[in-house]
Amino acid sequence: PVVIQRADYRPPAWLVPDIALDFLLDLAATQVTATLDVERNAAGDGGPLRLNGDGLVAQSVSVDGEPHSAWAMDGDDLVVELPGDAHQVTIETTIDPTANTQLSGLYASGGLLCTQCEAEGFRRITFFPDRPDVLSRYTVTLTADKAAFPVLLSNGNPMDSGEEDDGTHWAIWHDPWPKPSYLFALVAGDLIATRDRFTTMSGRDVDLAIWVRAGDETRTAHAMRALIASMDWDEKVYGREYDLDLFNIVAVSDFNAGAMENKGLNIFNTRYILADPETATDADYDGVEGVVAHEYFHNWSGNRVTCRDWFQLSLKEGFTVLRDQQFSADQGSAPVKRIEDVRVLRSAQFPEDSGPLAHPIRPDSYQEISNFYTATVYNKGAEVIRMMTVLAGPERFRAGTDLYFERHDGEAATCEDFVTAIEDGAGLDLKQFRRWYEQAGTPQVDVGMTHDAASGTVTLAFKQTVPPTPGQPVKQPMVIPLRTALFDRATGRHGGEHLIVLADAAQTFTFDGFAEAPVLSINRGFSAPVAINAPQSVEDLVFLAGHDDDAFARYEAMQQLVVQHLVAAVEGRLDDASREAGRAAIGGALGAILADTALDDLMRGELVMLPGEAYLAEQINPVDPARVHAEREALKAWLGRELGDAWRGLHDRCTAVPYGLDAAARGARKLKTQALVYLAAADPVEAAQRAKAQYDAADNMTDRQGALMVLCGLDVPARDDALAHFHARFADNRLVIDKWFSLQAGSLHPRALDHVRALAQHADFTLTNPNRVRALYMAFAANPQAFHAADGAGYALIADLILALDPINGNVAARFVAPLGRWRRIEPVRAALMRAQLERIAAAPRLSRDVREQVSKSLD
Ligand code: HT7
Ligand code: ZN
Repeated sequence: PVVIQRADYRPPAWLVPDIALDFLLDLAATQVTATLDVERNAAGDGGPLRLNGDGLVAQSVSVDGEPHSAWAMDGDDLVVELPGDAHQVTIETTIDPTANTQLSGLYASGGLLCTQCEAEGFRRITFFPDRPDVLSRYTVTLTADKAAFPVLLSNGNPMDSGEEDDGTHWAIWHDPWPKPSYLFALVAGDLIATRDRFTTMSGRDVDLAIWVRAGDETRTAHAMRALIASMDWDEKVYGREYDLDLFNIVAVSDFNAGAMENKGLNIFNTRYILADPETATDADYDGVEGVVAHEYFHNWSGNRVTCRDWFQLSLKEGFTVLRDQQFSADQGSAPVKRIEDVRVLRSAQFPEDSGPLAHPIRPDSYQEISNFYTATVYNKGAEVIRMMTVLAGPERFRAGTDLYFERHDGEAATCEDFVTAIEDGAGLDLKQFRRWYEQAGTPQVDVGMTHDAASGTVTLAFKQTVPPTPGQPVKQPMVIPLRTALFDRATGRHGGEHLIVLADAAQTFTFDGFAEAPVLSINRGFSAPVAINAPQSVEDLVFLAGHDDDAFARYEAMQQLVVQHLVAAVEGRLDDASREAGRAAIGGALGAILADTALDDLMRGELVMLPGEAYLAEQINPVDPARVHAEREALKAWLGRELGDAWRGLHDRCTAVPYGLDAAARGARKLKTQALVYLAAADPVEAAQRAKAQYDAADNMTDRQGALMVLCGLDVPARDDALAHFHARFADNRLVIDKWFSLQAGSLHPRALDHVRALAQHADFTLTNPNRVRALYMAFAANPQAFHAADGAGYALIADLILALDPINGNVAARFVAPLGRWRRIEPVRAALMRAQLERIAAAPRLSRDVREQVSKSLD
């Protein structure tokens, strides 16, 4: 395989300051004429003009208006020999958007034409130096049949438009901001807009439009609110103003990812735009808000300052995830948002960091860049920059980002540029901190505490290790900022937080004034993305779960209490007495949380959540996933019985709260279904009645989906009735039917695997729509009981999917390899079955580069 190395970066030989693109749009045969003004790059190697292509045929090549023959194909690339330093190169190609099932480049989605160019889709449209360090001003002319494509959109500002006698019309768009090809976009189709307006901090009016299919316009209000709030927030918090007269968003049903930040023309998966109470859950509302903000924030962190090469992806993605997390925290409950973000990190990124696909946030090599849009680059990347905010404090961090934007505006920058700007602007020394960009793996921090009663001193002794990862057997110590508090056992209070910054493999820190050993609260707010092994007894954890004044630490204590108990149970280290004692401690802490009137329900909803099976499995190596599942379910059932009246009372109380988007109503909805979950584990018959009542009474999707989720896991007649009703009621809403697939694939039902097999044959299932594929198979792969079926049938099902999907959409197919790739950390019988499926995939005669890379790394 061809392996691209970060160290091999060379500046481009030619630059393209301006490009004119002419599209004669047609679903089956779109003609593209690209006219490139090219200039030799003084910093380049003096070589020929290399124009990347992917499956393209050049129908004509001309230079400075004359047919040109000094060009040759080098694989998929077109290489033009050019004398001198500046020319105009014109190339004609024809592409078939309908045949484009990969959804990269120009493709058709339900009669609509749209593009996805990141990372390397532009080369599927026309020949071009398709690399992010070639920035061009784009002028785009779109011509199409007016009846079929009444709306014609591209980046930037509309310049002119007109109609012809033959039923076609045309529009010219110009984007004054130089941009890399991955930010190019066009959309053509029958769409209608919801419009609004935003006045920027310098008083400029910006027209805002969200384009959707007719019928969906009633569900765009939340996205528009989120957009306006994002524009306002970025001005206030980062001093960033929007820079065009128009901001367009288009929602499409067929999309490989969540959304795309194309300059002035964001294209979204409908899933992250459309929301109303009847069809979208509270989590969906949050998803819309977060993704709208994320894409908007890219206008500065990604577009105005872009990436020099794809190894720098975390420069824009890590920073933009941090920005969207900060925004969402400011819109609602900051502690709850932090807990949610850490949960995502632990369930998605920690397993990636401990598996065969582990890579630093700035990778050193890749075969297919699409495989590096990962939780590591995005979420760990955000955590790394968040640590800079912890080290610098908000004001100094802002000085650092101001300097970064000022220094690199209009440039294609590197992660190193970002770190240097933060160093200079915030006045930090980040020399050793840079290891976070170089080393993969989740650092493990072991803490010991000694107390000297005579002197009243407490000593914390730290040891850090970074585990070996592929290609990185030996690691150096990291800079790890740990917000820490020491609680006095007598008063239940602490005397102020300390920021402990680890930098060595082993270090001690001493604190005075403790007559007795304090209770340790560490990594408060999850100030560093590490795993901590601290001396916290069950009593300490119960204390922190009930009293810590840092909301995250309180959640963490509750999680730790359960993790310690379940890991011991799975590893067979609990006798009957210790099992009872462990359960009693958890039950006591949970009961106190349910009774704590000072807590709001949104936070209570976090505190009562059991750690997920993926996170639990991370603590045990090798792990038997069936035992994790069984022990977690048994604890849930015990808690359901032990606190039965509290759960019933909670369900009744929350049921009485009317629908609203305020925090109290959202909290009530969250807890209502959690109460059902515990009751279902303890008393399925009673829970089924309550779930059915909740389903029947639901006036919103959060309650309806919650009730259906619980029913789906139970073997009761109400299950099938509710599923049938749900399908019939929402048959014409694709996003809701996705939920119908997911709920069944992710359910606790003992025959979930059979259900998935049957659902794959359902008339509504298709491999060509990524949302539908993910709805069924990602939910299944994340359902440990079904995926890890003892006979390996779950693994075979995912391997079958990968093989069937790969020729249609290799990018999406490759996403399903990771669940099989975790075989090394699974008990030997299942590990062999998983590996066998990876070998079966590897033996296929033709695989996409995407799947080939993930499978070969998973087998290594
Ligand atoms: N920057 C966008 C990345 C993206 C993408 C990557 C690979 C394949 C398809 C894709 N669609 C969008 C999304 C973002 O992070 O904002
Ligand atoms: Zn992004």
